[in-house]
Amino acid sequence: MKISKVDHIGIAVKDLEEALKLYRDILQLEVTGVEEVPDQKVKVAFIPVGESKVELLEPTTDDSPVAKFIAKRGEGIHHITFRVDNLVKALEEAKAAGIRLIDETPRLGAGGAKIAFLHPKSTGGVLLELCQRDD
Ligand code: CMX
Repeated sequence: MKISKVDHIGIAVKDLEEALKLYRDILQLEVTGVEEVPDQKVKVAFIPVGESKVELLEPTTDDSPVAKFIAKRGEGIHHITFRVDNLVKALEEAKAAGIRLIDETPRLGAGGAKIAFLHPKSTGGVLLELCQRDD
């Protein structure tokens, strides 16, 4: 597969507005978009930093994967996302290499990106996301 960059780092937070006091007000980073992603049961804020972004993730339901993560491990780094040029092909390659896929086919993520997650139990304990988008 062809990975071009770290697209973003996902950080699980209990309260987006509270977290923005650090990232927006103290670190003085620009927030380019806040949106709800119903498919993933999260509200997200994207914060560009150079070529990559930080994605703050607030759970919107008690059964959200991010709510479960915070309950078990507390707030903190939740996933790392690599940008790929061809997500369907990248998933085929990962599967062929024995990686456990959470998403067998691409789903719709924030900003209209095509996304898919790889299971942390087969990627050294780190939740990896692959994404394909045009910008
Ligand atoms: N990073 C590393 N390990 C993680 C993890 C994470 N983010 N989330 C869960 N795990 C680990 C747990 O600690 C647990 O390990 P142990 O068994 O050793 O304790 C194991 O994975 C199973 O975790 P669980 O709490 O029982 O949760 P589930 O199996 O129900 O779900 C996962 C785990 C990764 C399959 C699920 O969170 C998932 O499908 N994630 C992908 C989707 C997602 O996270 N969406 C939110 C972000 C969306 C966005 O960026 O827009």
